[in-house]
Amino acid sequence: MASWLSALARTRKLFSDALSKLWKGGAPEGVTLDELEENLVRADVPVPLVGELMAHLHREARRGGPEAVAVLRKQLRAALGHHADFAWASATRPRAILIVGVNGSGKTTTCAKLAHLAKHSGQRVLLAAGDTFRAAGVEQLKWWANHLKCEIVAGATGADAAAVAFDAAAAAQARGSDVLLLDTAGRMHTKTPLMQELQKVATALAKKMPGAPHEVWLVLDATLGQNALVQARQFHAAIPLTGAIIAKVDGSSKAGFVFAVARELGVPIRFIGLGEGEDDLQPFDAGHFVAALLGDEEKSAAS
Ligand SMILES: Nc1nc2c(ncn2[C@@H]2O[C@H](COP(=O)(O)OP(=O)(O)OP(=O)(O)O)[C@@H](O)[C@H]2O)c(=O)[nH]1
Ligand SMILES: [Mg+2]
Repeated sequence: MASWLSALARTRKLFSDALSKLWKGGAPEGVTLDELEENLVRADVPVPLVGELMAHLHREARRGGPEAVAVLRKQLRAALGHHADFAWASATRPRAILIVGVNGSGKTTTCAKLAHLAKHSGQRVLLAAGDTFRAAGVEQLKWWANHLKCEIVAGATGADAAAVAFDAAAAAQARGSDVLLLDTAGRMHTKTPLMQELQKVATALAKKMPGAPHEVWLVLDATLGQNALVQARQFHAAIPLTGAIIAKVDGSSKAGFVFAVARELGVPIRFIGLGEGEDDLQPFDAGHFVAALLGDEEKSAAS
């Protein structure tokens, strides 16, 4: 299982190189904040937030305030806001969770990791391979289902994605599943017909299962940094999201974009992908995230 500290190493390098040169308390002699400012921008922390952080750090430096890291920790933590843990147990059964995102963002792998988490929370999970574009996508999820010993239903390649969703909802009801995790094909956020297809998938689920989809989670690729935010807005406009999942944080030096997601998208960040294994998806924890960015050994090691 990857730790937050190791997964965030690449982004942290940008933070800590500059941070190590800042004041540690007492008189802020020889303080250089410019390098930190530049590195925060390179780590894809949104520019308005960098501006706020810098104004704060300059103020604290002038008045000989607390250690720079302490100032930053408090500000970064506040900038992320609150992200309540997702409760798997629910009176609604089955609960349909739709996983959406652009091509290659990490949807199928994330579905598998979510199935693993849900199973460990005592849920009976049904995976549904709704990527009807690519046979390989279905095979990939089948491999995971076999590996995780999880039930799966799959649509035929070329089938109508909405029909597959309807059948998956029926199967979840018939089998008494607690959670239905529906993987979808990757789609470009700029392609209107593909985005409309998502709405049809949602409608088909609701036809069989009133109130479904109960959750719509967007998987974002952290290696894209803030470019992913444009996608997020478009997906949110096409189908109301109830959460975001940040995948591939371990391969990214731009994890600062998570602050933009937290501030601008208006939905909770539910989970974070810290590696490729089934154990490498964890509930998003703002405290752990900031601790790992700043290299706080104890807090991030506790995860
Ligand atoms: N390092 C790392 N790799 C990840 C993570 N999540 C997914 N991946 C990898 O990213 C690649 C793409 O993942 P998929 O799950 O196939 O992505 P997808 O969104 O389903 O792709 P399409 O169905 O083609 O749109 C795979 O090689 C995954 O192993 C993560 O958190 N960390
Ligand atoms: Mg896929």
